[in-house]
Amino acid sequence: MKVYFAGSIRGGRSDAALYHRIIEYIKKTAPVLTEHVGNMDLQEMTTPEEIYAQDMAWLRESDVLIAECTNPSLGVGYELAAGEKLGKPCHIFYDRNRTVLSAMLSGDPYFILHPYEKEEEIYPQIDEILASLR
Ligand code: 6IA
Repeated sequence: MKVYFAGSIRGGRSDAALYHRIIEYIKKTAPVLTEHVGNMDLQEMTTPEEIYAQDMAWLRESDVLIAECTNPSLGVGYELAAGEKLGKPCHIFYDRNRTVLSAMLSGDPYFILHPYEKEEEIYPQIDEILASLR
């Protein structure tokens, strides 16, 4: 079972450490194809065309998309729409005290929403998601 984790990059890196912790947690159970999202010193190494092609290939290969959407990101929104089109289960986590989720996400019944108030609430929900795919 492979996980595609999505989190803001050009949308802003203020939650990068949180992405890193979530990715490390998921990795105890399942491989994460997009580990770079939690990498604290991201560097541009390829072209946008290569990034897009690689990310879409990973999304097709994945069994589930887990997105942290507190920090809005065009790329994450795109990935979620693509995940829906590919029929992948799409889980959206967001801190309900720090953001009001885009209506294009909260209004789409396909997406499984996980609003949280404390980071600790995220991990048991991830356990359930991963257990449901096994
Ligand atoms: O619009 P954003 O940049 O916030 O979109 C973030 C999302 O798009 C993430 O979930 C990633 O999967 C994907 N993404 C965006 N940029 C990259 C990237 N390099 N490499 C891999 N995936 C990406 C950008 C390099 C950086 C130094 C700007």
